[in-house]
Amino acid sequence: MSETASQTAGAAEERDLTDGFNLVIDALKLNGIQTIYNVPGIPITDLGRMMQGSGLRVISFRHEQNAGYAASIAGFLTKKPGVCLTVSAPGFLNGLTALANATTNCFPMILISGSSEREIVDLQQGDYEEMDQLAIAKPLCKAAFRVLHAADIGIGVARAIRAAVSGRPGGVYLDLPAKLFGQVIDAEVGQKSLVKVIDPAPAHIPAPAAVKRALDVLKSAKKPVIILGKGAAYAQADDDIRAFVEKSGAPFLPMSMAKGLLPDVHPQAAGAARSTVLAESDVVMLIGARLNWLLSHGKGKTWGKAPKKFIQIDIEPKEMDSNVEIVAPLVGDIGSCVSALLAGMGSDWPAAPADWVKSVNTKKDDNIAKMAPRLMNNKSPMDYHGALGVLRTIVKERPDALFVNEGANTLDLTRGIVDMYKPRKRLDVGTWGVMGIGMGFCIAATVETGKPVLAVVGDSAFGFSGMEVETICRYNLPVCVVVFNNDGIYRGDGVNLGGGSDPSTTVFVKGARYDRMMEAFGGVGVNATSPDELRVAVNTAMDSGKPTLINAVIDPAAGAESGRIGNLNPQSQLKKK
Ligand code: ADP
Ligand code: TPW
Ligand code: MG
Repeated sequence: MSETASQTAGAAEERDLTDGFNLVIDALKLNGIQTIYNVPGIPITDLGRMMQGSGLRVISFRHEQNAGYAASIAGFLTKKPGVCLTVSAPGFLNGLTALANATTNCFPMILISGSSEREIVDLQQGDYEEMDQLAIAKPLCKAAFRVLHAADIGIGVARAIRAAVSGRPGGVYLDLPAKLFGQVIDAEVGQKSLVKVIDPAPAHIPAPAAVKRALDVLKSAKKPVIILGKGAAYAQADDDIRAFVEKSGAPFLPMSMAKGLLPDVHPQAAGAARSTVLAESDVVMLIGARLNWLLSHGKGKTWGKAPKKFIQIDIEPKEMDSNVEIVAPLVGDIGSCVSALLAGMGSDWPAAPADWVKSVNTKKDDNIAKMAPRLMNNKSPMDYHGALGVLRTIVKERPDALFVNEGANTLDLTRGIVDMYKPRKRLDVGTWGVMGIGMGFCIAATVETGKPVLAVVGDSAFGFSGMEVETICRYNLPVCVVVFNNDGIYRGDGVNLGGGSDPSTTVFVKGARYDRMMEAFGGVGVNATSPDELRVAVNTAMDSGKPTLINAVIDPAAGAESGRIGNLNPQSQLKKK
């Protein structure tokens, strides 16, 4: 055979065969997956390379937990599962925290991990990175699958996608043993084995009787309030939700990641009168928000003495009555539920009771006026209010930027002070209050939306994912990270109770310069010691789009223990010696 002839024969052979690597890629692409968040290594190094070669965008991280958080928030932003790819045992475990967090937060995500040889793992014979990953993942996610045969890859990927996004979204684990990737099968058989998932998150239409019941309760209210949760933000039914809230005339409270679904400056926004509204309301309508600890379980002091009636919209039937009686459960997807409610309201829906609306507005205006002078102080070192006064204006001027927030005081005060103007812009620590989402969220936020990102993170919070500033520089992402540096966790002035020379358990190196971490990788670092310096630095960063880290020097004594949730801290009742 001539050289040309043998090349042609080789190519023909290649055309006829495919393998596990290619089938995984084809299955993901067929289902519209475009981005993979990964950390390479055995047995998925080549998979990552080949994914990139095939046109998928592959973002390689420094630690799987951050890649996992990135994938999970990609899922929240896009309603498609975010995909994280890791190596076996330790890489898998690093990704697992993010998978569990995604499930807790109802974010659709798929963790794909390579795994070692089943025969050796199951006999516990000590394989390279031996671990029964499927068994470990199961209790921590919505569904877990393993694929052993190349011909089953299409089904495995399809099941993972559907499980992640249908019903209540969540995390799915997909176990791909090393041997699978090299399995060769006939290309045509392989192509036919792929499954394009039709209607992965089917609409759940609410029952007409349930819609009527909900509207009857809402109509009976003298003091209604609507609570919007991140499920409502996720649903991407923004116009209908806004129309419904406006037609109801009720004050609304956004949960943290629902801020901006309607602008925080909307006339019905009642965030600044939150305690009054929760305590005094008589009918509470929850839209994609659970009555968990973040809402004091729907009972106790926060909710006041007046009897309450709860209406709840959720796609998960089991959520109803989880903490208190729900008098009007509305089970369905938020888009379908809200449009059914709007239709049922007709054209003569009564305005919300004027005395209630007025009393909420008076309280709100009082609280906003009280806060205003604190936000204008120009102290150096800064306190939280001085720094946040500046950032609040910047976010107002740049409403399209994504906003990432984590920390304790840095979280609670920022959430209260920085208004959001558009849906799904605010991304934060979510249901668990987990530290470490910061840089992963920043990276996915810009990768998925093409928009710039502003992050406000505590110095402790930042430390959990800080190494990913290298990733931000490597991919040259328009991310501006503001580290609120108060020398520690909650405060920087803790003392060693034993009197020894070790620092207190809650403090860090004094005067640390986090800005230099960004400089180490070619990004821009700025040390800002006053609100004026902070304003200039953030605006410069947002204008330039260059990776920037601003070390914002905050008074070590400005914070409170655990931010706003110090009450959850158990304390020794024994007399101090
Ligand atoms: P928050 O922390 O903002 O209060 P939660 O995470 O507690 O919000 O609640 C979100 C709720 O939204 C979950 O109970 C989830 O089942 C629900 N949910 C998510 N997506 C949808 C959707 N498309 N339609 C209806 N409910 C949804
Ligand atoms: C994964 C516990 C809650 S808040 C916080 C920790 C360690 C850091 C607070 O300090 P920071 O903010 O970020 O400097 P500030 O402004 O108050 O000083 N591990 C995980 N998650 C949580 N929630 C913790 C520990 C915690
Ligand atoms: Mg701190």
